[in-house]
Amino acid sequence: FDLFFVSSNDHKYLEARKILHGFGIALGFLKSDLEEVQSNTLNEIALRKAKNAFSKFKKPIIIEDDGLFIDSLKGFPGPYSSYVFKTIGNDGILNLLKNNRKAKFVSIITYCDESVLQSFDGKLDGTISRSQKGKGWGYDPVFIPKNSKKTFAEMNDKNNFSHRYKALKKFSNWYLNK
Ligand code: ITT
Ligand code: NA
Repeated sequence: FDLFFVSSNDHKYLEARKILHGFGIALGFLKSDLEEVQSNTLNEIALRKAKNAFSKFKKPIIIEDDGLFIDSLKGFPGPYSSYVFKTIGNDGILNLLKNNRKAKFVSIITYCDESVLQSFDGKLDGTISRSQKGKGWGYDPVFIPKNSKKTFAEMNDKNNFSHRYKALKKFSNWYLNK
């Protein structure tokens, strides 16, 4: 492979591989725990994850940092999405919400090699469901993208328009012309 995805999360890799395959880019996997750098912004976390990943593997890599931002919780869990999922999980999130259920998913993809460090973002608006629906990973059973009645977990075409798709589309336009 000319390009590797560095992550501890198989689901993220499998989706990214599928999406990039659609753009003609083959993506290898270097499964690795990139000590979760805590920071208030996804961008900062992504840059640090990318630098850590490159210094560890010395190969052209991309990493991804995601966040679920819930309006009525002032953007929580945002940069803490991974930790919050592992602790209170989807039931914990559902218990915190009342009528305003607006939320958005954000993905930052950061590329790093010996000379370049470059980030790309993708955002998708939606709402949080009243209960968990469908079988999926992470927040998929509670996230309903805009203009849909189904959660990500109930869909089979999530990868055609997700936050991850949008960030990877920007990345691939840049990468293929680099
Ligand atoms: P890394 O090793 O790549 O950091 P991670 O799982 O910790 O893996 P993030 O820090 O980007 O990844 O955490 C974002 C969390 O948000 C992730 O653990 C999921 O629980 C959730 N998430 C991100 N994208 C998602 C998606 O498309 N569907 C459902 N949940 C998602
Ligand atoms: Na993480």
